[in-house]
Amino acid sequence: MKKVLEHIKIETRQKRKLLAVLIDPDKMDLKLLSQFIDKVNQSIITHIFVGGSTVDRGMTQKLVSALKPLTHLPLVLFPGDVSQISTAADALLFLSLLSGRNPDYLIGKHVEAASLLKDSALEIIPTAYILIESGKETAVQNVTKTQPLSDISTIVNTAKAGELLGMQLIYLEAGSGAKQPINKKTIALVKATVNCPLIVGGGIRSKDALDKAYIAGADMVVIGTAFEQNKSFFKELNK
Ligand code: 1GP
Repeated sequence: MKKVLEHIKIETRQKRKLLAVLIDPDKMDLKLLSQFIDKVNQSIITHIFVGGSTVDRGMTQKLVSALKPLTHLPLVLFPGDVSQISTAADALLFLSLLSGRNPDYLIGKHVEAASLLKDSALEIIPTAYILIESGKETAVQNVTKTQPLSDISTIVNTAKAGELLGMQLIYLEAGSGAKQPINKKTIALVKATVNCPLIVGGGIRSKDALDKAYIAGADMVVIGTAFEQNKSFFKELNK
């Protein structure tokens, strides 16, 4: 497999849109995993993200080991905490929560994880993680004790700063289960100002909302809740 980041960059340059399913280790019943991944493998999904704001210890590692033999798609950790690292995954989004001012999520957790990550074969992808106001308090906000951004110029400047700090991906997050996905204007303005691939997630529940995010400028979209709650979402996607 090509390196995960390199592949994302190539697809972005070619304007081929990417879609990640987000699997929360606490919510996925391992008995149903193989059936679920069969559907993933037959869909337009290009990446499997694993993570959650709070996950019971050991569950991420269990899930990644179970996923490994079931798919050739890249397994990417999207960790809410240091305990959510599995060295069996392909890559890890090394998230810095740039929208907030909590030092733990800007550098503290990174220091805690550094030795384990350096000694592993995981591909580490520095990612600017930017939480955007979406109408209700989200798990990210609650766990990290930070506020989401709503002012458009602050959002754009935060993305620019992330790029200048050397981050390789910009991730605009509305929060899992957000009432509203990130609006078109925000996606378009950020896309127009940064060169890194742009990931958008949170509150996207329909094919229509997915297409809107792509048209606005998202290079990759991440969806979790719709796959958990809507049994016919795979069918809708493949239309
Ligand atoms: C990934 O948090 C999102 O960025 C997932 O959000 O669960 O609302 O799809 P949903």
